[in-house]
Amino acid sequence: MTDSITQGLSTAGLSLYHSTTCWFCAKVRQKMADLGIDIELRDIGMNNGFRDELVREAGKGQVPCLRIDQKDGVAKWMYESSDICNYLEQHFGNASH
Ligand SMILES: N[C@@H](CCC(=O)N[C@@H](CS)C(=O)NCC(=O)O)C(=O)O
Repeated sequence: MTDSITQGLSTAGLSLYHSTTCWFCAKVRQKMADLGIDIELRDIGMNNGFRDELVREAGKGQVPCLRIDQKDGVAKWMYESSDICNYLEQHFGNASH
């Protein structure tokens, strides 16, 4: 029992802007599956609103991009699949517990 729920961790406040045709996005979704975590997925290929939001708020339409809604109401945005995978590993991987 090593998933995020049994560990008492929460992915609330996280959302992944992604596209189903993007290999880098697939890498991040695979990392989520490996870690047994669920993060809200926002497909910019299917939803122009998500694409517009990504460009407007994060600066560019590149995916994957992890949105981290902080407690103070400010959103942090993380591009780069490797950085996102590392972030998820650090927060939800077994090694951190
Ligand atoms: N180095 C980036 C590459 C991401 C990337 O090239 N994403 C492509 C889709 S596969 C993209 O969003 N291209 C459109 C753009 O950069 O505006 C990563 O590892 O996340």
